[in-house]
Amino acid sequence: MFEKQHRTLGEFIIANQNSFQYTSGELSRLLNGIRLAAKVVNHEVNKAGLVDIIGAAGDTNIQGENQQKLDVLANEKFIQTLKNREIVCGIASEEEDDFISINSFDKQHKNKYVVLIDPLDGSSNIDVNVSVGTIFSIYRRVTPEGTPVTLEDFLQPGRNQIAAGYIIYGTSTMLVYTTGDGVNGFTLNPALGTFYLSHPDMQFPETGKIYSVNEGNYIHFPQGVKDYIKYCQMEEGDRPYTSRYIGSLVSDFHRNMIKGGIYMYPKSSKAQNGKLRLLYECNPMAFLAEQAKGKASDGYQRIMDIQPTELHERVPFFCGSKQMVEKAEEFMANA
Ligand code: P6P
Repeated sequence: MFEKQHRTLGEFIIANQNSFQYTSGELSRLLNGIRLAAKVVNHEVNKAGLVDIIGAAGDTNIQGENQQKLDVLANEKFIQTLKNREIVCGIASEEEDDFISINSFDKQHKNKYVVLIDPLDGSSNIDVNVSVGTIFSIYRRVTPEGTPVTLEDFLQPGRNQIAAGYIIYGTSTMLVYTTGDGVNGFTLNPALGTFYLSHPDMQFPETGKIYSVNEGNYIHFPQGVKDYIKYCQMEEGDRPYTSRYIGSLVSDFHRNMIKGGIYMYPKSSKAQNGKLRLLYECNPMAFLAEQAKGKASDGYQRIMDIQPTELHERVPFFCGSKQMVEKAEEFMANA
């Protein structure tokens, strides 16, 4: 147990690359690239209060959201790191209007992977010192090697993901990821700049007592969601549940995966498809949830079966302990 607890991320990637069905050497280099970018962004996030990078960058992203300077920095760092690794043929970022075709080094477009990132999710929390996160998702390209990537390479259903994960910049910085063989969490030792395996084989408890939703939108929710929230609040059996909502998907997801719980971002009369982005937030978190024996749906269908139609499309999101998601789906179906 001692050896397993102190295995570094690099050692873990090497030890497990044979279990990976694709060209694991390239995936290892890709994950190492993400690890490097995570350390750089972590360094900036941790000193955000000291350096003039908290204020809004002044621009707005395609979502119409104010881009915080740290958003812009994180976006640039991940894109630059991935480009330099010569493994990726394309990148799509929640902060970029369109995808980026990488052929600066890969002149023959031989690289096999596309990466989709939300470089700093929950960034509105930065200036109030609340945890934020990076979310990433990796697919093999589907268009022929030797040609530039196309939109089709990015509009793949989530079930095609070959790896996904997040970095949570919290009380400690953790990298949590899956390559389809379970979920493992690594904690950064800032003194050494090394991630160590601290949470092997992470799994959602079958059920839980925490529900995470922005109840300020209650009156705008569909009736089924209102009914489920009232169910969570009733004095009956193991309820009332506890309401915990950080406003940072990665933080709420991470806590729920450890303690048990459900995270919901439903559609509402204000947002017909909810707020979360299918490609950059829902698919990677759904892959992690299912690999951790949890569940992720839009209230009706499996998130990872949804066929995307555009880069920045939004979907309603229900994710966490299997029994809690299924109970919420039951209320949605019966409303
Ligand atoms: P609201 C952050 O912007 C985010 O995408 C998620 O990380 C978070 O859970 C949600 O939006 C918060 O949205 O509308 O409740 O403030």
